[in-house]
Amino acid sequence: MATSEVKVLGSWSSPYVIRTRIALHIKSLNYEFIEEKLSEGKSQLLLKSNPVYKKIPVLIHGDKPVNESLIIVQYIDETWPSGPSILPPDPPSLGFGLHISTKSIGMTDGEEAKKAAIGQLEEGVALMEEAFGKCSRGKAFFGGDEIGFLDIAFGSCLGWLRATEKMNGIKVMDEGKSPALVNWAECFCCHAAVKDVMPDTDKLTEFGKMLFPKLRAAAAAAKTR
Ligand SMILES: N[C@@H](CCC(=O)N[C@@H](CS)C(=O)NCC(=O)O)C(=O)O
Repeated sequence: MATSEVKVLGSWSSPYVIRTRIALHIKSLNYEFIEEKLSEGKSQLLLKSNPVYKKIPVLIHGDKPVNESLIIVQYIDETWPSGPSILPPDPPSLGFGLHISTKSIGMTDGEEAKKAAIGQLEEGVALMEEAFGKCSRGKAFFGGDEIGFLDIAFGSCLGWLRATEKMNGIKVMDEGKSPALVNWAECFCCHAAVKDVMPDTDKLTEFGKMLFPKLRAAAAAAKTR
């Protein structure tokens, strides 16, 4: 397949984009990665490919754009069935909640609100620890011996989870409370399909320190409009 047949519009820091890239790597597909600099405005290609939501990631397969990260993962799995299979028969959706929680920590300003957001994240991690025991049945991943849909959905958030811990001086995923997840996270981040796309925690932390004040200011300005 020619490289240009598959393109990904994305950014290095987006967990949703990371999902797309991991799925492509699992299937050993070549693709062109087009970095969108969202802070500088959206490209014509993005506006054309995702005209309703105007969000990344977009997978462009030939002329066909596909939006929404988990739908993209499903599309990749179905379109290239010969590689390792990603989707279980009934995909669960636990990854969403965790990502929302890490973002809400960055978006809150006051001490109390931040504490509540951190509490929600801790609850999410505890649920994931429990879910991991049930899904993995003693294997390395939620999907068993290999990375599956839930590993991708949840694992794509690990960079932001670690950066959130660092930015706030907290530890929500630790050996004491979530030993299985700590081990899983290590296996996941070292996996060949993941290691090149999982952002460096320090780089992401610096990026977050610059990004969240801007996002908070934009949200506050939108409220007064
Ligand atoms: N539900 C979407 C969320 C995608 C998303 O929120 N992408 C962000 C980057 S992390 C984005 O494009 N933001 C630009 C905007 O909202 O205008 C998915 O899973 O693909």
